[in-house]
Amino acid sequence: MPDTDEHSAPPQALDVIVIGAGIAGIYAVHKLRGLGFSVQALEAGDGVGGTWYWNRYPGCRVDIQSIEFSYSFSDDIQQSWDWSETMADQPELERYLNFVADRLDIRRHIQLNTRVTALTYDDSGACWTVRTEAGDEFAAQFVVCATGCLSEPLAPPIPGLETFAGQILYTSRFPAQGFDFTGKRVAVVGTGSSGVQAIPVIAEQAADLYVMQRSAAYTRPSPNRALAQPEWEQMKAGYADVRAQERASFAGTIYFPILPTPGSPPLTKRVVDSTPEERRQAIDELGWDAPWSWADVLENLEANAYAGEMYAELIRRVVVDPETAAALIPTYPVGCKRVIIENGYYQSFNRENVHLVDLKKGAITSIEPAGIQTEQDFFELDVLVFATGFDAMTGALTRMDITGRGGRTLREFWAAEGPVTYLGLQVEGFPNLFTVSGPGSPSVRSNMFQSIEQHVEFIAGALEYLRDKGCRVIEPRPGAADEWTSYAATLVNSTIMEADSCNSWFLGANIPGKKRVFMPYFGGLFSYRERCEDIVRADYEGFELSEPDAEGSTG
Ligand code: N01
Repeated sequence: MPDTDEHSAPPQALDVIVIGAGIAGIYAVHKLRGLGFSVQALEAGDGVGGTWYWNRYPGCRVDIQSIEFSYSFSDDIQQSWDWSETMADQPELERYLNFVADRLDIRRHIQLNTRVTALTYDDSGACWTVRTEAGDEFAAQFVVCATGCLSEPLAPPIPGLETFAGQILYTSRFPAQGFDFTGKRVAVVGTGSSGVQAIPVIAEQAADLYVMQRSAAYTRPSPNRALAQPEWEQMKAGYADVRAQERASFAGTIYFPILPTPGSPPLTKRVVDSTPEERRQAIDELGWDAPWSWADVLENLEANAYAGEMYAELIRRVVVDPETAAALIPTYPVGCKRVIIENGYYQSFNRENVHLVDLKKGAITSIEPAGIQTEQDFFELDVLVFATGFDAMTGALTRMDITGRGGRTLREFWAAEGPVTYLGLQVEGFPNLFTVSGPGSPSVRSNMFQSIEQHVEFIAGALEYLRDKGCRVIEPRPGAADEWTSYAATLVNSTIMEADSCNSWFLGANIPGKKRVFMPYFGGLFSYRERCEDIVRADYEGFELSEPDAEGSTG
């Protein structure tokens, strides 16, 4: 397999097409090129960075430590980059990913402004044809979908949206040059992570900010702070230890804000055994850590409800207006949705220019040229900001017309069966197609960098193995994906993650009609990695390696 220069090679010569040039795409190109595969990435945006390219909304910031939210595969990169804050913001992360792309010298393998719309598998040649929005075609033996877990934005189907006379903005497609909200009447629709991060920043500029909340969110204050150079130099010197601890950790991260700090004793006290006085004392002493200071909060709904009560009390202590405070108290289990790390969110509601609109009391009925109409009121607006989330985990894949063996499309298959995958890496009937962080893998329930590196390394190893064996086709054996998906489901069944009252995007429940399946693997990155390593040691157990068959079937 030649290491081809994409400018001179015919498209048929490509070994691998990588779709996307975010965290996964950048590493996949580097890793596969290093193994001698000809590789071309196709990226919809006009720059690299993926999630950290598109989500340029004000306040956007990572919710784990910068030292961990970064590539670990290259000590050169680790030692050459300086983080300025303990939890980097979007501009810094976008700069970092650009820095990595340059350092690895991979830009010549990335074609920007190229949105892939269709993939079709040719059985006889074991080859994928990749089509783009502009009508171009590429051919490659393998396709790696590095398309992201939260990259297919949801535009709310609100009647009249197109009639709005003011400015419409989406957090997931925010203008690169930013937006000046000064003096404007603004509505933010949506109070998930994106909305909660953007609201305090917009609140400081807008004349009036209407926060349109359908479901209140569990949050906790960010421990972010500036990193002075001497401290950072010291941290950098400890990278090897940090990475070793990450690899030994449950989810590839050691400093996650809702988890106990490393080295602290394991939680033993059970909230179901606590008295009201003990819980009050926990709030007084631990503040926003209080709901997370018990061993059993995520174990069952009874324990969970106590944590919810602590949250309610914490919110009431910050938000001055009792009616606003009451509306900000969530009504679903703590932790079944992503807990949001915020910067001054609740304090925003003490400002005179910030108004909470509780959509539970009156839903949005239409958008008019001058603003938003709810069942109760009309809000005159200059700017509408939608922070309404994503078709998570599967949306970026099913938006493309992916046609596998026998003309079956991925979209139809998953709509009928749910997102059945083998390890979140491959789908039966779609040979030589890989998904990085696909449903059924730890992905969004882990440190994304760690999970992505593990997946890219697995895929690269599989392609090498295939090449060494003289095979051209890899796909899950019949039944392997069903078995894996069923096993993954047993890990989360009957936990609070699947509570009826939870409409999380983990379950696809934010999308009417989407099959309700908990999509990420719940068993943690550590056990997942071990399973993958066992599979490799057993000659890619569960995968079928073969030659293409003129009849159109393999092996
Ligand atoms: O999206 P979301 P997000 N009318 O789906 C509401 C990651 N992330 O972009 O819950 C009115 O969480 C919807 O209401 P409801 C992180 O993993 C990380 O904020 O469906 N409201 C909800 O309030 C996160 O979990 C960071 O009732 C409507 C909101 O919109 C994930 O991305 C930062 C509506 C959507 O919340 C997604 O977060 C940002 C409608 N028609 C994102 N439709 C970090 O901190 C939807 N909503 C690292």
